[in-house]
Amino acid sequence: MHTVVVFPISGNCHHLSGSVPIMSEADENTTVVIIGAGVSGLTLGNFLLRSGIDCIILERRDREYVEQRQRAGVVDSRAVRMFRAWGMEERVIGGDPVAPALNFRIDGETRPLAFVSADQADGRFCPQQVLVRNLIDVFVSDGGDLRFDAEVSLENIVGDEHPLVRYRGGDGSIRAVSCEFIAGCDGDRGASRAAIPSESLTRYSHEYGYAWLTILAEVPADHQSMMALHPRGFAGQFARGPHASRFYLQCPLDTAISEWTDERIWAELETRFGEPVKNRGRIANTQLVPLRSVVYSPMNYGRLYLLGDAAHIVPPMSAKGMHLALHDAEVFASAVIHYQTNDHDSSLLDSYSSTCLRHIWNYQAFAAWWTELVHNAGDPSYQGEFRRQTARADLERLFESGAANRLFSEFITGLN
Ligand code: RFL
Repeated sequence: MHTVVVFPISGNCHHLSGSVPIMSEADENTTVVIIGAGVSGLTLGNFLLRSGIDCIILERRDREYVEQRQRAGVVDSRAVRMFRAWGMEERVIGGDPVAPALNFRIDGETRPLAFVSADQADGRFCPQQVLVRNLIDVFVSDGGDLRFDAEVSLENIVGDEHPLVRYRGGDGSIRAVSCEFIAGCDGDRGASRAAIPSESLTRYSHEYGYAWLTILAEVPADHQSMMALHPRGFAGQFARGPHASRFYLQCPLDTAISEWTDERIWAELETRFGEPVKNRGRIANTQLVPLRSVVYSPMNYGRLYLLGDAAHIVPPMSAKGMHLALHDAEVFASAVIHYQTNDHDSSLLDSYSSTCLRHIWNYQAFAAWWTELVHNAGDPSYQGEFRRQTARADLERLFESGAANRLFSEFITGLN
């Protein structure tokens, strides 16, 4: 016997208490349809599967594409602890422990910034594509239902019927899956957030006024990690396994990617690092990423819940985008499990958005501060020489003050 509750169509709150929507026509039913097989969708899928809760993951791209998409390089302490708590650490996180320090090139000098809380840090070198590959392997081998090449559309997100996700599969067939909840884990440009009426969502954003040219090179990095603060702009290099490195060059928003020849990229990196780049090799990919911070609030609409990049973007300087996505996945998984195992008590689903947003704003504050500090401390062209000097003073405090260093290192390593 189903109770029918009509949800309000507009407004920011769609409480679920006491409600179970009626079934609609569908080819199949599940508890949660997860849109997107990135880090948030796959983590959520695995947590639900381990808890005996039905779910189907629908991914737009093919498996090979998803498993090769290179982004983050490190899994932080918070995420390692999370996978450990869910009994998945051994199976999804390989890699060596991360040395908890950052290395800078400032005025031609190399300066390591050691972290005072290093002894408690537990991060691992585990490139995002390795984490994704492992999460897929575990999900599929444990019997999870993951469908690639799926083009989705979302229906009945609010109202008295079960949400319905229609999708066109790789073979052209169209199927409809009825569910209790939809998890929108499909990134910034996915279908989930686009299905929410704009008046039901507030977008908060900050544009930093510059971009990163991100470069993926098929060479081992000269340094495990190094960041250069230079009047021409920030530069970074980070190892991505034994055969690949990521480089970043701060550049104006209107730079044309076509102007960045391989030769120019290597020369600019050498200028900003103030030393030769010894390992040069094929540049496999360049991308222009405008630095911005974005938060959408609330992170749910009716029975659709947004996770990860679908709900928020942090500038890559903070290295926290993937970690916020993982945190959302854990909060949402716990809320669904609580609902299913406690007689449809929706209290954790009702507080999903506010729980995540508290965490997200905390990290947005850190990411904005750190991004501006590092860029201003080198380049006076955005906010002037006065700001450059105060950013340098901020940075020196991290080298000299235990208290400042502790707070910073707890954020960067994910200890807080
Ligand atoms: P993902 O990982 O992008 O996964 C979204 C998935 O949804 C699929 N999709 C759809 N599926 C079905 N239907 C649709 N209509 C769909 N539309 C899209 C996509 O194909 C994809 O498989 O999102 P998620 O799970 O929210 O995870 C977010 C993180 O991936 C992201 O925040 C990080 O990669 C950000 N990020 C970094 N984060 C860190 O924590 N540390 C880092 O060092 C770090 N480095 C980076 C980064 C992001 C970068 N880019 C993208 C600018 C470096 C770079 C270059």
